[in-house]
Amino acid sequence: MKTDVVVVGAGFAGMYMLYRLREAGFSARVLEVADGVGGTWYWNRYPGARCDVMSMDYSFSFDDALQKEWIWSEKYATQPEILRYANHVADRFDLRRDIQFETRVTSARFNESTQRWSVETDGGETFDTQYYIFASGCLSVPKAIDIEGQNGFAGATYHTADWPLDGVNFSGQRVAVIGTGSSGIQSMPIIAAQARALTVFQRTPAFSLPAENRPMDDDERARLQNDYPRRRAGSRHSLFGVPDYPMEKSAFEVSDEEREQAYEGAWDKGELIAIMQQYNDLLIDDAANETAANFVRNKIRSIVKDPDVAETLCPTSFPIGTKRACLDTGYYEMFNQDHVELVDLLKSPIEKITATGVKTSDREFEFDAIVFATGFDAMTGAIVNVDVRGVDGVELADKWDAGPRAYLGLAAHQFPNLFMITGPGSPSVMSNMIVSIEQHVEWITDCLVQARDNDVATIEATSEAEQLWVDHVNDVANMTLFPQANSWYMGANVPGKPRLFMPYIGGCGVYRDKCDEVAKNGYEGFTMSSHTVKHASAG
Ligand code: N01
Repeated sequence: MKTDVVVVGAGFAGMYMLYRLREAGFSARVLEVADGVGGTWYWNRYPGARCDVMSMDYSFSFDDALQKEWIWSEKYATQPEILRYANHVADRFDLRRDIQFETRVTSARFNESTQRWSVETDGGETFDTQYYIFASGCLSVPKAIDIEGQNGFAGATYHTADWPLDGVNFSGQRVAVIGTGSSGIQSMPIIAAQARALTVFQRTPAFSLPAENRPMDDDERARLQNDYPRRRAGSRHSLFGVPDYPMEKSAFEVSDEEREQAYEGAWDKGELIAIMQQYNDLLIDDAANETAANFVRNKIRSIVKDPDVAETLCPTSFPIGTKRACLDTGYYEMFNQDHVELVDLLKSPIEKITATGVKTSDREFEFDAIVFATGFDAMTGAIVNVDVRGVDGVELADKWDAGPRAYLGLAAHQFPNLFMITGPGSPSVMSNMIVSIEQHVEWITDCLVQARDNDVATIEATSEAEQLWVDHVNDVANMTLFPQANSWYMGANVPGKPRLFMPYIGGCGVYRDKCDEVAKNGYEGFTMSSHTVKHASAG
């Protein structure tokens, strides 16, 4: 099949990309593994799954009627509600007719003589396309489970990122959850409410903040909707893609009492960024960071009644905010229930999974079900899983062997006409994803329109621009505390993955300005070729 554009993935990025491409007059085909839209919100159906950016912000802004007609029922919508929203968007804009479900892209090859991509699927189809766009998400490929014996367990096993469509009822069961990131922390209080016994296997404790979730009443919704023009603009030019808190002072410019009060107020807000945006040095200065970390540790100690359990839940091995913080509903309180047990894997690591349960270095546990909440091969997994070959047959996976390399996190040298929505080197996971998705989709669409209007056959990042951007991404990360943590931002959660900070932490606003400047300067850092001659861009 011949088309202008192939888009991989029908989550929020793929759907909006399709909408924009159509508006601009391109033909496009979206290829999606699932049998429905929604991407991460299609797969992550574990109990308790909900967004941790306010739904009024974690939603599309490109269509005013859409943002006014959709009624979010809670501050943080649940996964089923977000999936309903994704389906509503697909229906409202009649997107499904260009989405091919239950189709996995297996390979993509750039043909230098035709200057087009050849894209193959697991169903044996081939698409001949001018442009190839990854909209396959940053957290969509579960990390391989690296625990011995996992296939030998006789009971039921589940992964939070691949949850049964019909849900699971844990009533009366002895359940293990392995992993204490956002997925584990959101799901466990709900599992504990059903299960006869819940055992939590924790390797690294996380910093978790209360979500303070609540129903969205009509007044609040109306107030936020009326404020959308200011709020959306603020988010686009913010640090993390949500309206910023003013950060004028260092944590040490105020008295201990004033700082404690500020953290207390921020804790009560129930937002991911509220504490970390109280002071301007919390992510760059160890001592400043420690004031916030200590505040949260004291909160954990005040909630969890057993002092030993509380200490085990207190993170001490990384600065707060440098591994992604979690928002929870009743997570720490859950440990005050008699049927919930915490196992500290740093003291007694898991040796293997047995037919009946889990064996640690000092105990054997029996379970009816084991839940893996062990995370993702983040940011690069979904891209390198496809066999992508560019100019001279170079493989993207080889090129990224020592870590991802992309100009603006959007495009890679030797891969003409290939774009990545929220790729590594862009704010992506450091931001409200919807804000970053909209920005990338709009930038890519403008670029393709410019190329068409100027009879450009290929557009490709230069090696120099790519190198400068990769250096800049690293330089900015190295000015912060982020590299200290063994996080998935650093690729540190996947054995053998290169250790480097993958997203761009310079902020959504700064990044947007840079992308706009690149476009304004004639797509500076890209080369464009006409159908016959290759020439440098104006910039
Ligand atoms: O995954 P994670 P996640 N033995 O990587 C542990 C987004 N998200 O699915 O830290 C024992 O954070 C691992 O331990 P350690 C959000 O961006 C958003 O929870 O490697 N333990 C860790 O505790 C989030 O950050 C929402 O020592 C093992 C856990 O498993 C991202 O997705 C909801 C292990 C993995 O935590 C990923 O979250 C959910 C092993 N062999 C997710 N291997 C929202 O609220 C791993 N672990 C929107």
